[in-house]
Amino acid sequence: LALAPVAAPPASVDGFVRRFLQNLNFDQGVALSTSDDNDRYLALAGTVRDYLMARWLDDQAQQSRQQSKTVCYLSAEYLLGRQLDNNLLAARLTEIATEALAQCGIDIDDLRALEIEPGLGNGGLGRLAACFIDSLATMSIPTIGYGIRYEYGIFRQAFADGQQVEQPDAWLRLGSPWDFPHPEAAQTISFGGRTETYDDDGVERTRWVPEWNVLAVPYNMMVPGYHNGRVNTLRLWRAVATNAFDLHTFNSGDYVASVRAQTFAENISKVLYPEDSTPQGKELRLQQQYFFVAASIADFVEHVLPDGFDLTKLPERVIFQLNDTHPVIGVPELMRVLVDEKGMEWDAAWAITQKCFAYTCHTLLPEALEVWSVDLLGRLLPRHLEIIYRINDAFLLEVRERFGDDEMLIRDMSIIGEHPFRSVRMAYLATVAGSKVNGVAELHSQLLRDNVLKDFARMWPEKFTNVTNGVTPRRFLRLANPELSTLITETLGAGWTVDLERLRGLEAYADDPEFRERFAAVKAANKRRLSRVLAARDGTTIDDGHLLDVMIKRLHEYKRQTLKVLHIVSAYDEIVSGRVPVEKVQPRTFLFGAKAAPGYAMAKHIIHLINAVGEVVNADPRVEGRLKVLYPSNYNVTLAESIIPAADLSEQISLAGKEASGTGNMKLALNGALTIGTDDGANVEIRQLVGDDNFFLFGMSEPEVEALWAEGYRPADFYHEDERLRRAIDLIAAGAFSGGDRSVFEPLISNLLYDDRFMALADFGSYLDAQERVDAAYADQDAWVRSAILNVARSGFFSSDRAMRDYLDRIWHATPVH
Ligand code: 26M
Repeated sequence: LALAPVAAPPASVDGFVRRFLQNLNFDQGVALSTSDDNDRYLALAGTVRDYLMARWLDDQAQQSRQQSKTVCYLSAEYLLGRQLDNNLLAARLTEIATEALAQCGIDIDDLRALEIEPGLGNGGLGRLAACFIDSLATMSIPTIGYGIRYEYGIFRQAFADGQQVEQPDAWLRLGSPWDFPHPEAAQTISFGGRTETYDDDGVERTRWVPEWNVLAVPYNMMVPGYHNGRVNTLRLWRAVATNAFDLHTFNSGDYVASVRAQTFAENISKVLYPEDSTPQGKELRLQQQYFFVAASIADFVEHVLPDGFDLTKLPERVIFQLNDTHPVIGVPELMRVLVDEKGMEWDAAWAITQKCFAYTCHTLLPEALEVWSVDLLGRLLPRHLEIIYRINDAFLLEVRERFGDDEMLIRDMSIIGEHPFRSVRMAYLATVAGSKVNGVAELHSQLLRDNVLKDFARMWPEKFTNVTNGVTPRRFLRLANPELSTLITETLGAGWTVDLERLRGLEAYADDPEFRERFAAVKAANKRRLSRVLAARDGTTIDDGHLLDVMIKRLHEYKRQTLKVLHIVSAYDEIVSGRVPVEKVQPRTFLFGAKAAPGYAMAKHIIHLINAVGEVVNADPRVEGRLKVLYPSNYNVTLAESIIPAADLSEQISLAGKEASGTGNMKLALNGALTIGTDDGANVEIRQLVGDDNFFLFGMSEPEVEALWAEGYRPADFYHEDERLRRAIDLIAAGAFSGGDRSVFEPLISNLLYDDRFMALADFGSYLDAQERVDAAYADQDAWVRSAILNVARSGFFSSDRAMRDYLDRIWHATPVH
């Protein structure tokens, strides 16, 4: 009986109703008549989960029979977004569920709105991981996403007097129907202590004698492929205290204190760090990293591989993809497992390890490159530090063999840095250990080879490759933009959802008046839909006829939200100073969405400024409502799904050479927004694909940025030379947006005038010129809509399915299991 195949509930309205009621009665413990919306939501989610579960169990069984290579994606973040709609869509249950609930007298939309999205990531990097696991499931690639089940995800952002305040994201509060714990598969993860050598039958070996440990309990989430019946696994680890912990370390007879001390271990998975650059070197963060990576490697070796597996064949069965440096401690961990625990020779273990890892870099900012002080790492993970030293010794020998005794070069390339303190350079460790190193857009990968990792690229040119990022068309087109999806399907057939290059077929319709009209109608409907969403949240609206100009991304100086604000202030100034008659102004709504890291003071000043400018501009009758600034708080995946389909203009205005790729740029182009952007990250590739006529390029190129730095950049020169810029800055400085108080934005203004690391002032003139081209272009609606259609038609390349094919061909060499 135990071996009987599991059967999913029948995929019919009746079957769904039965299962739903069963869940409501027996899992939630309520009758339909007395249930509230949250009971109903949980029962609905549980029902969808039941359908997926049968397939998931099947796939698990099949995968272990086939013994094929598995992609283990190691990521400290997964920014998943809501699950319900995505899972209904993937399992072809949307209509069945809608009808089934209607039969129970329930409007499914009321329940949709209740889902709290799992915000287990900061931004681009975490969302990328979520797109990748969606594509891998859709492509039937055996994959396990490994990560952390943070109890609190990215904070909820609120505004108080225009300033950001952070609130905890208790996303598990009302129950978590999408994941389920597997306590029987828990791993014990150790920390601290010391190492010792011992005699093993005449061979001297080293072992780690840790001081404390914690239990890692896996929670599985199902990752359904789109319409292919496949369900992959996202395995997120939660930290739970072990008994050994309180007995071993805290057994001083104080029972209550020892129980209380358990919460110390459970802190490890308590909260997502909200910084997405300039890592702080906090011990808890290193604990998180080691915790999830050690648990994942042990899980793969003990539970995914068959008993008695010959570990010399490990590279045939797994590739551990390192999503940035956060999981790089996995490199010495695998070495420790192979050498200390499995008794393998160092060289053999190293050869295996090098084949099992590959590293994706997501940044170019030097301050974002992660380092860990030797002091801290040695205290928390003494054996790993020894292993890192030994890896480095062997590596530096190789450098000497290759390039001679160039001590400068040795110092520059060493995995151990000496200044300002002794530290482990995680990006270097990843580069030395990985079979491949990739950047996330062509320009970024080139800059990695030329600058950040140039010595390594000289040593191992074949190690370096590019995989331009991508986004999942299921969530960001099919689900987020149902009306455009319907139009596309009616025009081209349904295959585009899994073969996005088919959107090319729309080029033929760019000049078709009827198609244009329908396309424009979809955009207008999406704007009205967004307007309703905003009205319900904040009481704000988007007026008909307005160009919707959106900048949605984390708040960062390099992304240059300030440049956007200077444009708004300048446009406002032109009206109120009477230089431009208000009736000549193209009506525009500027929409921002952005969270700032809580400790990032300048980013918080910028948030305050955006809100302050919005308050003045929106209330000034002289503007006659033609300029409007909206800044809904708590931008997240759910809100993105409403904004992106409505956008006309996509702001991608980072300083050239600073944005590794960007992925919002892709989502917006795919939904028919035109980009105003610099030659940075994936913008370069978007422009190449959509064509110069359908993209508003401005600003310095990366080599021009370098040249201006080299000659000595003085932002104040630009201030003095450009009247529009001077007027905009003076207006802010004079207190026009702070009730006359000049001190409020003083730090921001002096930063711009005397530092301006990201050269906003240097690009201002060019940016304003480009914005004038935008206004002119928008005035010709026919031509604009044509460009928007061409943006959609030519964005197929940016599917994460394509990105996965590139990873598979260039790095992973894994194949589908059907
Ligand atoms: C590091 C240490 C401690 C705490 C947090 C971190 C950390 C977390 C997230 C550091 C960086 C993090 O994310 C960086 C990120 O999101 N990078 C973006 O990655 C996208 C996907 O490749 C790119 O499109 C963006 O250009 C890049 O900025």
